[in-house]
Amino acid sequence: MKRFAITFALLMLCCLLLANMGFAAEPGYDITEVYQGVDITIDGVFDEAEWEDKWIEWMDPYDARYAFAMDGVPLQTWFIEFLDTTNDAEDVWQICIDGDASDGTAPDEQDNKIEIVGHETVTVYVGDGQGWVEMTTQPTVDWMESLTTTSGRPVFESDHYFVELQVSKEELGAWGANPPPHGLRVAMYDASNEAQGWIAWPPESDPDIPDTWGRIADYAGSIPESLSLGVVALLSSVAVAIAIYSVRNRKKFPK
Ligand SMILES: [Ca+2]
Ligand SMILES: [Ca+2]
Ligand SMILES: [Ca+2]
Repeated sequence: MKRFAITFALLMLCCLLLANMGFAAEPGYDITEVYQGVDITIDGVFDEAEWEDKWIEWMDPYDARYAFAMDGVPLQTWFIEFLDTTNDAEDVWQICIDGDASDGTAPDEQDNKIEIVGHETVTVYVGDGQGWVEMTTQPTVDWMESLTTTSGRPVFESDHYFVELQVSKEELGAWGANPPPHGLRVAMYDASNEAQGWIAWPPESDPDIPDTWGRIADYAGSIPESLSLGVVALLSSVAVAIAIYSVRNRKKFPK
């Protein structure tokens, strides 16, 4: 009985941790693709309702964040925002996707990079096994950005750039017919702030090395509350407590 209790508790702990951590290219950087909820309007305006039930990720340690959702499958949709207020020709919004989650030290033909440069020019790249080349047929990227005050965005207290963009994953490549996992890197650069450099998720990721990116690990209709960090921590504590209790009281259990 005691062995069963201890084994069960430890097994439950391991399952919970594995379920929450996933198998990220860069450990600790997993998100969930949410495919239900309010439709997103690509207008460069943050609407609380449209992003309420989507995955929003803070880009620590920076005052920046991005969100990702699957809006009307197969439309991959993002917003990105950070404290850039200057319209520079070298400013960049950048999203890298490892479509087949194969990782690697260089982008392959199932990997894409979407870049908006200078608040004007959007280009989609595909990997060739060594680096990035422009896609021969450019997918349609629906995007809109704004540089406004904090209206509707209570998390920031000053003007800053905010962009919403959307692309059909089926136009990005053959991998688009498949659900997650996909590798993911989200990054931006403010050319007026060279000292700050690139802001990226994961923070130390390299756009040319998929091994360093995070992961769209799984998908769900809504944010999976059952796997939130708080719940996992609580259940893990219970599992550990059961194990400790079992060990301390082992003489009380019949063999
Ligand atoms: Ca919007
Ligand atoms: Ca700028
Ligand atoms: Ca790949």
